[in-house]
Amino acid sequence: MAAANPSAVERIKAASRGLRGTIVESLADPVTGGLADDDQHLLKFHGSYQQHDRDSAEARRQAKLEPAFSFMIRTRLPGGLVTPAQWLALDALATRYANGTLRLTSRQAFQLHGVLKGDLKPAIAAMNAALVDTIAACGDVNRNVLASPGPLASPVHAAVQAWAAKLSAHLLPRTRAYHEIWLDGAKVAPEQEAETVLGANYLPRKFKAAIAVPPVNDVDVFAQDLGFIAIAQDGRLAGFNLAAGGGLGATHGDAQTYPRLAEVVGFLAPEQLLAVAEAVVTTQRDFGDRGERKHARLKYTIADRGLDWFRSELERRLGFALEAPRPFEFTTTGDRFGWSEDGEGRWHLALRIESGRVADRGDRRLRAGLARIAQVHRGHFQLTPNQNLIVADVADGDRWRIDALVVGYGLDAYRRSRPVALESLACVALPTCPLAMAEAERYLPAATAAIDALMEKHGLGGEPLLFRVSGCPNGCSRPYLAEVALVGKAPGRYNLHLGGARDGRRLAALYRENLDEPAILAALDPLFAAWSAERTPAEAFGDWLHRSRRLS
Ligand code: SRM
Ligand code: SF4
Repeated sequence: MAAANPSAVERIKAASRGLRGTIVESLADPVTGGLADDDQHLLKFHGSYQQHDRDSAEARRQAKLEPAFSFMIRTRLPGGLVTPAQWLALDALATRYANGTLRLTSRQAFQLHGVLKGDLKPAIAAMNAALVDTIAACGDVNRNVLASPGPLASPVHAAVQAWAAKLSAHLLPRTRAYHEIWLDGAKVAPEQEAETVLGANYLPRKFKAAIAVPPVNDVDVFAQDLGFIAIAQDGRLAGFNLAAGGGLGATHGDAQTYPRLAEVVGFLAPEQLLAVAEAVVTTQRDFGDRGERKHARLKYTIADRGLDWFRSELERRLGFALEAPRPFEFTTTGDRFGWSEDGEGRWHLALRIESGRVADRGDRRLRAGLARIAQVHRGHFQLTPNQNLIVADVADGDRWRIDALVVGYGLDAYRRSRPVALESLACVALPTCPLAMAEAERYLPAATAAIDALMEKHGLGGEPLLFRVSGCPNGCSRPYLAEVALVGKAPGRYNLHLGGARDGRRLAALYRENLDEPAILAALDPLFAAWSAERTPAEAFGDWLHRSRRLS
């Protein structure tokens, strides 16, 4: 449905000749380290963002220099599955072209930060040579498809992983622009590349899909535009419940924008997944708001028109009705750290990677350690939606070797960390994110230590607490689903959100605004005291806040 007054980005997409724009010319321009404005938008569809170092921005401005531009590159990696060889290839690129770190994201992907313009093409081409692409990792398209990590020896997890890969491939843009620009592929006339699913102007906004395997809701399926909840029967995949219309991004002070949970729509058989996904995507393509980008996610389309309208539109496109949803239960959104055995004699080691940052710092040499593990590991790696990593599919006889490296390189911190630190998430924020209003990743260790100390004061040390920090209200660490969340407002100041659920099925409420750390701790202090005194055995903080009506 054409918007009466399409947004500027809609015009850029329409004029882009299949997302080509003038990216090639912008890359070749020696005068600036950045790209032309329109190309910055188009670059996202190729998996990269132009950024600048915000730590040095003011000094450079005063020196009348342009910002220190560099690029972030994000991979597309359905279900976060990589081989050791791919890990090593990405690790080498982090040294050669980026800032010497790898960043595991909250959507099971890798990010490289700090890539200079002249290195973008060789870096993307080198990734592609390792069979890792960046197509549609960003932009108004379907982003990386999440899948609950789990042993591939489990038929349900294996099937879910396979469906995540098929879904990702099915919803990819058809343009060959990526191959032309980054891989010197043959030139194709844009008119010959019919975008039959996404449409000539792609989607109105970013679109996110995930597949969850109960009882673990690690993918935060209710935060997604499109969610599938695997329903198992006798240990096999029987089908999926469809959930739609979730999303978290918001703008401070703008009540027209808000986080929203996806609603469960109906049940489908496994072989119906691609058709159902396509019906959801094309409904959003045709009805999403192309005039106001802040109102362009599927969550607003469904909120405005209603779930009944959405269901009947889907069923009209599908030509069949979805069955009634099947029962399911989630118990946690977290990862289970340490070794687990999958019933087939293969072992899996979940490691904590704080904020997903794979770096060498002091005696915690995560990057060197994981590279060493990749050299000897004969299974695969799985990135988790909690920014952590599973060294997966290890033979019993190989565990000692992995264990020795884990201890030697300080990757065993999970054995000593407190639950609040282990479960926490933080988005990247400063210094690379242009939208950050406050620190997140760099603040996380101090923030979890302060909260843990407060819990200890009230005899709650060692209790689980789902804590997340985002540097702005876009919510990249999914803070609105946490029991305690900080959402950046200004340097050193955060909005405090409280009361999410440990199964990811309830939104946190805005409790206090614009607090600095002492004020955050002062707000939590009486609540922790009362939680400690009043809770029923094992009652989670978020559940207690709701039962005791403390959220006002
Ligand atoms: Fe995000 C924008 C980082 C997951 C909601 N996100 C950004 C940008 C690209 C800033 C920008 O637009 O210039 C950030 C780059 C920072 C940097 O320096 O690397 C950024 N988002 C991230 C990552 C890396 C956070 C992390 O620490 O792991 C995650 C990358 C995921 C991936 O691999 O694809 C990431 N972002 C999320 C999530 C969580 C999720 O998807 O499960 C959300 C909330 C869910 C949602 O989309 O509703 C999220 N990011 C946003 C938004 C708000 C969207 C909205 O509907 O309003 C923006 C801003 C925007 O799109 O305008 C944004
Ligand atoms: Fe940047 Fe905001 Fe996302 Fe954090 S939540 S990475 S500050 S856009």
